[in-house]
Amino acid sequence: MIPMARNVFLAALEGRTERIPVWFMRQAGRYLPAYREIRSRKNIQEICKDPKTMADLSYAPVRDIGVDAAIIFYDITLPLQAMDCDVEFVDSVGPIVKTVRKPGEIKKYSKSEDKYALTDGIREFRKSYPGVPIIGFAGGPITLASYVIAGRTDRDLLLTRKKLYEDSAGLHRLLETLNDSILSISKAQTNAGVDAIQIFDSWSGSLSSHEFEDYTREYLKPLFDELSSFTKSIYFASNSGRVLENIATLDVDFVSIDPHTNLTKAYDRLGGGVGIQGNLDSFTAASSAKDALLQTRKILAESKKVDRFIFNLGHGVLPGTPPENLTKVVNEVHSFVR
Ligand code: 1CP
Repeated sequence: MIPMARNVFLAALEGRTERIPVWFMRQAGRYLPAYREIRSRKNIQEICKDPKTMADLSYAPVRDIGVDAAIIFYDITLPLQAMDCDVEFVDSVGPIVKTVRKPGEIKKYSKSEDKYALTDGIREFRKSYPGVPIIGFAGGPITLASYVIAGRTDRDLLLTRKKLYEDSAGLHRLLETLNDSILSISKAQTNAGVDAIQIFDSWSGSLSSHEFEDYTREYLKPLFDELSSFTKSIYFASNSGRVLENIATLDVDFVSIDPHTNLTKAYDRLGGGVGIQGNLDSFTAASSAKDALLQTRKILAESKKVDRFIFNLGHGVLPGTPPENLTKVVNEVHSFVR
């Protein structure tokens, strides 16, 4: 079945279609032959300065896997460069912030100082693939703060939480600057033509419930209030099941659910009414097409109780995932009618 046209995808986000839209977090990553081919010639920074390559790579999983929406090829850490942090990518490690600034030294994001082609990449995508939906994104405030503080991925936020107890006022100043920046980045992407914005708060699920209130919800609340005035929004946190009650108070269109949490129970804990995204286990998708399909059918059955639903993984596609496993999952979702 062919992917959804842009207007059908937008209608699906409002729950006005019988078909369920499907895309995968990190769908343009290392598991995809088209990505590996381009990466053999260019590094991530080079790709993200070249609008045509960004557009074509964003489109590759729509063409090769059959997903309904592209996500702009970019990285959550790249805007930190325009905030006075030097970001480098190291193979099999990830992004490294070379100059770790003190919280007060971070500048608010400025588009004119951004050397990457985020908005031009989106405009190029719109021009080359006009009928195809595209999702924009930014990191969440505590997740971006963790890269500034730790200088690299701090998956369990151990270094970031240490900072929280050593210098709470400094962390709040940093979060404020980052939140303003996330809003600017999201507005710029919306003006360039994205259909929705996902906030990747990848590591915020490692906070305790009280920490989440003070250092995450406090910032997400005004952020999503603003976002909802100009775009559709999706909130992703790995391990979101731990903090659903905190998330329930946000004005967000969709909440992404982790694979450890039952969809309908998550919907109830969120107070109902909100859209749900999720939640096939990435490891299952990487390991067994047969089991991925069995789990996909269970998730689709659970989603019947939810008004608005986007099928996705619980977190990103793992590097070793056979692309055909994902194609089978997409076909299963597409053959399901609500
Ligand atoms: O994969 C895609 O669809 C391409 C676009 C994309 C996205 C959506 C990239 C390019 N990065 C991201 C988001 C991103 N980056 C997140 C949020 C999603 C998540 O939680 O996985 C995070 C935390 C990052 C930071 C990051 N970038 C890491 C560390 C976290 C991790 O996954 O271990 C790493 C390793 C990267 C490198 C990166 N970013 C993108 C690519 C294609 C790559 C390199 C992969 C490779 O070729 O080695």
